[in-house]
Formats: sequence, C-alpha cells, structure tokens
Amino acid sequence: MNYSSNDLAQLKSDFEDKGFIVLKHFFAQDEMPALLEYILQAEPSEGQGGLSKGAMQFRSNLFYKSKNIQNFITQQKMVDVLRHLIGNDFWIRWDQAVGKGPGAPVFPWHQDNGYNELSCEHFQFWIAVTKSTEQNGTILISPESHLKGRLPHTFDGKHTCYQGEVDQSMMIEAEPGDVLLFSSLTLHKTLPNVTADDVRWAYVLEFMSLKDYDPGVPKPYFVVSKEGKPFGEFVHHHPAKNMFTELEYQLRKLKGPVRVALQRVKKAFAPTAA
Ligand SMILES: O=C(O)CCC(=O)C(=O)O
Repeated sequence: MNYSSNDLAQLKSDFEDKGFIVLKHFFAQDEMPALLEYILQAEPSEGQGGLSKGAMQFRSNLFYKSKNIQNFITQQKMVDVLRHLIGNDFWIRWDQAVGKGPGAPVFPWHQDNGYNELSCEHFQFWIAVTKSTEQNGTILISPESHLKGRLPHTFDGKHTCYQGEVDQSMMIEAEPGDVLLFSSLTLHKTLPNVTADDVRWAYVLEFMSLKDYDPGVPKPYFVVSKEGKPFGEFVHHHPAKNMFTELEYQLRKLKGPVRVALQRVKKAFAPTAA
C-alpha cells in the first residue's frame, strides 16, 4: 500500500480529530501466517502475560529477542506512515500479541495510558493477524475519547478499567493484514469470543517519540526510526531520560504502597460494630 503526501496529510488530520485511523489491506493477507509464526516462536517476557484470563492470552515484549519481529516492525512502509504522526525519530516501548480463543472474555474499556500512567501520548499500531469479527472478540474504540486526556481508571483485580460513561463506540471488524492505528489515550475494549472454534489474533505495537521516555521500560531501547528512516538497533542511552523523569517514576511507584498503607490505617481506626 502506497500513500501519497495528500493521503498522509489526511490520515494525520483524521488521527488527530478522531483518535484513530483504519489502514485497510496495509499488509497482504498472505503475510499474516508468517507473522503469527514469528509471534508463536518468540520468547515473551513475563510483563503483561498477567493480563491473560481464560482463553485470552497475552504474549508481550516479543521484539527483544526475535530478529524476525525486529525486521517486521522496522519495515519502510510502517516507518513512512508512522513518522507523519510521531515525527522522524521513534522507538518501541512495548509490543503484545493477544490471542482470543472460544470462550475468551471481554477485555474492558481502558486507555493504554490508564495502564502505564504516562502523561505522554503514544501510538498503538494494532494489526489484525487473523480475521477479527464481532463474534470472535474484535476491538471497539471510542472516537474522539483521546481529546478528554487521561481518564481515571480502577483495578478490578486483573485489569485496569475505565468505568465512566462511554459516549460513542465503534466496532472495527478487520481482515487479516488490516491495521487500526490509535492513540494511547483513545478508549478501547475487546468483545468476548462467542465462536465454537475460531481463534482471533491481534498484534499491538506501541511506538513512542524519542522525545518521550517511559521510566517503566528498562534499557536497552529499540529505536525503530531515526531521521525518518528504519533504524532497527538497540541503544543503551535514551535521549529523553533525565533526573525529572526518574523522580516522577519513583513518586508514581510510591503512590501504590502509600494508598494501601492509608487504607490499612483507616480500617484499623474504623469503629467496630457493637
Ligand atoms: O486484544 C486486542 O485486540 C487488544 C487488546 C488491548 O486492548 C490492548 O492491547 O490494549
């Protein structure tokens, strides 16, 4: 798929207005079985494997060790589109493949910033590795929700969820090779898989400008694009890392234990029933 400079300008403006764009047939359907093979062969890190529930499985951080995946995510045609949205220099902070087999549950409404608590936006490149339908657990997004900024989320014991009102929602059904590109601030969820035998796979790549740093991601950092060209190398120094990003992270880490301690104190001093 080749995009003219007019197409790219339109895609950028749609992305900024709606918080997502759909790139139909971005990859050829017959490229997807090989991608699924790379996903299944790659060694995942523990990471968000913890999000797996029943027949819904997450395989995260596959790019660190898989050369095949590193080559896949630094393709010229991906860089060409992404650099119009992100800028010429960007890295990948996270990737995850999500398989939903028969009986897989809902993955509730959330912004990806709700999980990582970052204040900066990043760019979610969702690839339909297999056909993705209403029945087999496809994705729903809420257009324009990114304009609200970071919303409050709660933890349900397994997943981080947005429990407020969702004014608009749009289901994205996709053929293998279609791409949904959305902002990390865009609310989204996935449906249950109610089929008898259809396993749905999506692969999500999370790209971030090299001007932004995520202190929750340990080095080395995989740089995907430099000066608008595929780069594809790990670096040990992140250009946006500094004293303030570290301090912010340490304070964020403290927030959880402080909250738990306050709850314990409250409980200890709560009046007991007579
Ligand atoms: O399963 C999917 O298609 C996407 C899962 C999801 O919501 C996410 O990766 O943030």
